[in-house]
Amino acid sequence: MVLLRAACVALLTALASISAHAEEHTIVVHHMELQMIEGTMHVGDVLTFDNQSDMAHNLYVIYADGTVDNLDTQIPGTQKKLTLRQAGPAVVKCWIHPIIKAEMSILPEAKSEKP
Ligand SMILES: [Cu+2]
Repeated sequence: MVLLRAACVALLTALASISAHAEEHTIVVHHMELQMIEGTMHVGDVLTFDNQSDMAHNLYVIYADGTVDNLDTQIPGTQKKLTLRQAGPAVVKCWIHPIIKAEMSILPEAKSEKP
């Protein structure tokens, strides 16, 4: 488990150096709710959903144009990643638990920071 975590960190570090401006946001999934989605989201940012509840979830994101990115079944204690691919309002929901719902607003891809 520790080795796996170390590998993940190494992978994330590698990814971060490739896409310099993409940010990563971690969202904890509790028993029947998502942690509040905070901060500014941009296209290209990576959301990590951390399932700390005691049940499986199947989260998905609905973008402004109605298209869906499905994260598939996520068992307790696991993480799933999603790269945001469309600007505009979006909703995160769970196929298994319709009560789970979180809205967010995604901005266009972040350009180079001004010095
Ligand atoms: Cu669920």
